[in-house]
Amino acid sequence: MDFALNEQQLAFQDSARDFASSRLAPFAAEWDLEETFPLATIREAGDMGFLGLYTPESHGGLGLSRLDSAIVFEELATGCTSTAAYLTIHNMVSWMIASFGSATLAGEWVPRMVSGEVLGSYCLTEPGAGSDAASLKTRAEKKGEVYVLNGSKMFISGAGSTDVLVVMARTGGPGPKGVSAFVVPANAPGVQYGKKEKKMGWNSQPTRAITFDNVEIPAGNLLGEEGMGFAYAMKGLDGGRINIATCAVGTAQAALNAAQRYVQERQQFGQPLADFQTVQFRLADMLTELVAARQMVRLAAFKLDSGSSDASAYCAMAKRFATDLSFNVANNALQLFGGYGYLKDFPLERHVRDARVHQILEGTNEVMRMIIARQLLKD
Ligand code: FAD
Ligand code: 2MC
Repeated sequence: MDFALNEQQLAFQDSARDFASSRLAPFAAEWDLEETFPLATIREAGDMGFLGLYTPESHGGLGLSRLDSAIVFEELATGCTSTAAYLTIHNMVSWMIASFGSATLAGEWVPRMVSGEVLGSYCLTEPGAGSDAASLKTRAEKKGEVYVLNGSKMFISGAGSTDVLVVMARTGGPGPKGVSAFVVPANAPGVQYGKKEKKMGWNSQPTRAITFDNVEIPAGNLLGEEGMGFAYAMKGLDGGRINIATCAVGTAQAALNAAQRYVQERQQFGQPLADFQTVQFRLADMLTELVAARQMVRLAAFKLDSGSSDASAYCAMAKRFATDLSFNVANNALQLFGGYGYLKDFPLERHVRDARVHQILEGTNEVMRMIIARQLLKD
């Protein structure tokens, strides 16, 4: 067992760190304030390979392992949590189309997704089906050579600015076995977008509801087989949860870095804050828990890479642990900045707002506990 990163991993980490510090961090506050989806920068990320990190090489991706991808995503998140998180969703969508779509369907979309020419959204959640995703109601009726989609999705990241949607819809009876997954061009007639949601964080990416009103798509846009869509959606989310956990770790690292510098500069009671032992202990706990979270994320990624039967539970553990930790670290870092932490002149309040949603999306942390407990009680 070797805990050191190899040369290739260090090289990926360096290039992601450079991109984060030069192309993301300087603009993150402005994108947050102006609610800008930075399309030009996202396309630059494509030039770096960051839009198809674990997409197979046969489809133009880098074909990296989940572990290597996690190293990259973590660095990107230190620059801009929200933009890095969108990149992870795009990667998940591109991987799903490459993995479960026919050669023709994958050939049509995936290389363009990897280059950044087209961007993707993942559409599972509905107004009435959030945690209980298998109760979704959007229907896809097969009529000859087409499927006709009707229904609505809620909280779709990137929606309105993306080009391709992976949509989970019901082709059969109730429950998970009745769900199929489809590739839907985002501008297909009958696809309608709701208003851009006003959010607490994740402001550099739009979030919208989508309605499907008699949307016709070719039968060949079905991913894999009918009735397998829920399993494909969950497989996508296993990796997605590692990705969100890495964004959480990256955000925590950025917050800790800022706090570490600040407490050495800021003087009160005639000495730097860093000289107070309570401050030191707080920093020590932040770092200890951050390292634990990072190692758990990498272990989960390793389990997914090696096809371990308990990989899903480890992905859930990593997501639950890293996102809770990240929120606490960001909040503690804000506290160390005192009143300045509450001002938008400093990045701490943004880190807290961005970190918060990771405890909710890609499965709430209560759902993560459900997945972990099911595995535990099955063993
Ligand atoms: P609910 O399921 O209604 O849950 C409400 C509360 O009840 C939660 O605390 C939950 O944990 C708890 N709860 C529910 N069931 C149980 C239970 N059995 N035991 C204990 N507690 C329970 N979805 C997509 O498909 N694609 C996206 O791109 C996407 N992006 C998002 C972006 C943002 C900014 C947000 C906020 C959400 C996004 N989502 C997306 C949706 C997200 O995945 C859901 O919000 C999440 O899964 C929870 O669903 P819900 O909001 O309906 O909450
Ligand atoms: N990999 C492969 N198959 C899986 C799987 C996984 N990780 N998880 C479940 N399945 C299969 C499972 O094996 C079963 O099939 P079978 O009966 O053949 O064995 C089928 O799917 C149904 O699974 P469950 O019986 O576990 O389904 P249930 O409805 O009880 O619960 C639950 C599933 C709660 C885990 C799931 O609904 C869930 O993850 N809910 C949270 C929803 C969510 O994460 N939404 C995120 C939206 S995306 C987002 O937020 C973004 C920001 C992009």
